[in-house]
Amino acid sequence: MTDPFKSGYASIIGRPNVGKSTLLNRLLMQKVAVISNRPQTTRNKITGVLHLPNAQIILVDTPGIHQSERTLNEMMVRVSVSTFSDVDLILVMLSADTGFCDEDEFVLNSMQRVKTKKILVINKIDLVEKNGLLSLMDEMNRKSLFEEIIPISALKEDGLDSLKNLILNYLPEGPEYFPKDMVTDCPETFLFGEIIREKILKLTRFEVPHAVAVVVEDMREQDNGVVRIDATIYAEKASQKKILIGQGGSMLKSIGQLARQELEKRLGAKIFLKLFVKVRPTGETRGEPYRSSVIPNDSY
Ligand SMILES: Nc1nc2c(ncn2[C@@H]2O[C@H](COP(=O)(O)OP(=O)(O)OP(=O)(O)O)[C@@H](O)[C@H]2O)c(=O)[nH]1
Ligand SMILES: [Mg+2]
Repeated sequence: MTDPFKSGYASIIGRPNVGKSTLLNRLLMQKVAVISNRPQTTRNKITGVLHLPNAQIILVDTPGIHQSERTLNEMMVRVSVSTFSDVDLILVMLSADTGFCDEDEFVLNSMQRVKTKKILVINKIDLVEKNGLLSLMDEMNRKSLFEEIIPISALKEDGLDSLKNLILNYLPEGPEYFPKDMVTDCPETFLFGEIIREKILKLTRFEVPHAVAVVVEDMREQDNGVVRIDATIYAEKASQKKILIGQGGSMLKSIGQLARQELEKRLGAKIFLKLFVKVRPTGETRGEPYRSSVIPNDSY
């Protein structure tokens, strides 16, 4: 008799920058979430479907949980209702190189009353000595909050097969929720906007990266086979817009070049990427956001 088909949802949660999105991408062997070395890179829940011969693991990458100005209670309600309770398993992630810090404590506190089974994933073990790791595992074991504790390195793809098998142990028998060729439920335009945002995270500094949102407005194949993508980068302030454009358009040109290279690889087609920068209207300033000067982009 063959084993029954298993399927279910596993959320990846943890403070910013521990490597949640890296784990999602590496498990899927495809980039569906953008990565940066800055905290709070991920802003939306991102679903990825891992297709195995006899199972389907639906992974949900989440924005890093951080204290900000919200109270713990508000946070708990917001996060637990949306992510914790309707999944089969929660993967709580820590980063071995920082050990267990206050922000992790906040994450764990916010989960105390969540009944869903939890696996603790200790990431970035490539950065630490074995002894330190063992004492961290011991410390976490004493919290009696987790069914399992597993050390991995998402970046070096170390321990990922063991993690997959562990997850499978906690999934119920179930149907194939998603068709075999579906790796994410995010629309392509969202993903492309994220790739552009990732380049902004990489190239800009200070408050700019976090103030930015990217919207792909239009994407279509032209008669010459080139795919034209129009995207708008929204900043919060005119000063940020200035930085994003750079001297003589140089920053925007670099953002466009990096993004275009990655998008071309992904689509397997030549791309003409047209970027606009606008200041997002605030509650006080009504009216349409204004369109900036069209940026001199590299084009074909
Ligand atoms: N050395 C090492 N670095 C890692 C590992 N996993 C992730 N990183 C790095 O950690 C940084 C943060 O990774 P992300 O995957 O964006 O982290 P995240 O938890 O999704 O962050 P937020 O979306 O901000 O919550 C990036 O620079 C990654 O390259 C790992 O196993 N080892
Ligand atoms: Mg992330």
